[in-house]
Amino acid sequence: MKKVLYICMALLMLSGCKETDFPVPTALYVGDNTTFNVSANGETREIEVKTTANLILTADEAAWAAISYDDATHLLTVKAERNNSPSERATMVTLAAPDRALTLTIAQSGQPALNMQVVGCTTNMEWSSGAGYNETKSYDGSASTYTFTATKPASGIYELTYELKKDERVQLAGVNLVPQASAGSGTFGLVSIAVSTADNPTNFRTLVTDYDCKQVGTPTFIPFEESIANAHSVRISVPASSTKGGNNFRLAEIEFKGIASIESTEKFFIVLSSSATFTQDGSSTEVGVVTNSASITAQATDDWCSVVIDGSFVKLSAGANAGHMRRTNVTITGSDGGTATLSVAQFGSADQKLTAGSVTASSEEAASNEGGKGGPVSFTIDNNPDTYWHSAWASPAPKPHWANFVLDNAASLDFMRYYPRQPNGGNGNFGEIEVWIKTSADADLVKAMDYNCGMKTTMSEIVLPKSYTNVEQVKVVVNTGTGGHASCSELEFYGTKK
Ligand SMILES: [Ca+2]
Repeated sequence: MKKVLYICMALLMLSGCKETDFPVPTALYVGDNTTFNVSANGETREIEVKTTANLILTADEAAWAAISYDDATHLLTVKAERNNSPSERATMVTLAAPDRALTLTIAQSGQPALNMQVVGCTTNMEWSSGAGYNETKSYDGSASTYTFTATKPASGIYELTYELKKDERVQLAGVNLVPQASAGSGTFGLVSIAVSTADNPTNFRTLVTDYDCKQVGTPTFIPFEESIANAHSVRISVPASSTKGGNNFRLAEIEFKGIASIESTEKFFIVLSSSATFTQDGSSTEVGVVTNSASITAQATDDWCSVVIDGSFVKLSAGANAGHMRRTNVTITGSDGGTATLSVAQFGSADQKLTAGSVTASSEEAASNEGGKGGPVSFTIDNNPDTYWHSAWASPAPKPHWANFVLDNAASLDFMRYYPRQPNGGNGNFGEIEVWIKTSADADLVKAMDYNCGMKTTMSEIVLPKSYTNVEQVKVVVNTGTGGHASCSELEFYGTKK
């Protein structure tokens, strides 16, 4: 910088100019940041301008923001309406003095997006390979499964019509289309979207025409210009000629995004998560709050969890934890009523793996199964990721399957890790489970929690709702599992040892 200054001064001297020949610039300053954020729920924000001149205001014509400037008070006032979309938006403001101008950005975050559920889907496609690639694969919650058809419909247009679960609290605001990441043949290009409402479910109104998703392997969110109350069904139309290769259709997942309804006079207060978990090294997370309250506040019970409100989001963060798992609660309160409590936990570097000395199960396969790798429930505690428990194939005990572990040295139990069979999971991956615990103070097992492992192929970290002391037994009841079975490579228990 200094070098530049010297060169400038040298140039001034060479040209014979004196510094006083240049006009003294008007002071015009709002701070180091020229972007100002307003809440998704709308607010009036005043920005103080430090200036020595009368200013001329020019603002982009954004219907959602009324912007004015008062020369007497030097206050720029932004009155922002509620943003009824999950998408962010921004508008520009210019403040001009006679000799210079300052451009500011007024940015408004979108409403936290609510997921709307699909109850069914009809289509004009004939799927290849039977049910493995049918329409249900586009709304099973997994981006690793996908629809695929190898034939073109007679009309030349692939159509999928999804019926949404009725939810008067939510207005449909857009559609997120998730392609298969590899963007193989059939990845969609041009997408049109039509919506019907509950008062006339068969009458579809087109909201989006030929939105170009560009046949890429990354998701495309298509926002609607207006959000739709009482949405009944959504029809997606894709010309075959616009898909990759032109002869197939492939879709990994479709997500219907909504925002809290504003038609109702009732107050909404919806928190998008009921829990948060931090790593032992510290981390942060955001929890969206959908509300038609004017504002929200939030407070943690303990200082180690810091809480900041940013528009319609609660930002939680924690530093490193050298102890064992710690827990706190965060209470979120709407200015117009409503409260919600989040359970927050953080793993600690002092968390210890406990020892399960023995385990019994509702049924088990013989140890000779799958080359000695699959079978007995003792394989869940042998510290060998290659061996696994599998419920009995032939004449199994009545469902649900269960496994009951005896812990040897648990002064406290805070969380568990469930590892599905390796390498890629398979039959028996845990879905919905119940965890039952017996401490030395209990006569028998007591239900601690429900948890959904999602039948996924990767590890599930199951954080208990509280720290249990002197734990003697833990019983896992497997209510759903892939293929109706139960299997487990390892179940690990963490807390503090006696
Ligand atoms: Ca094992």
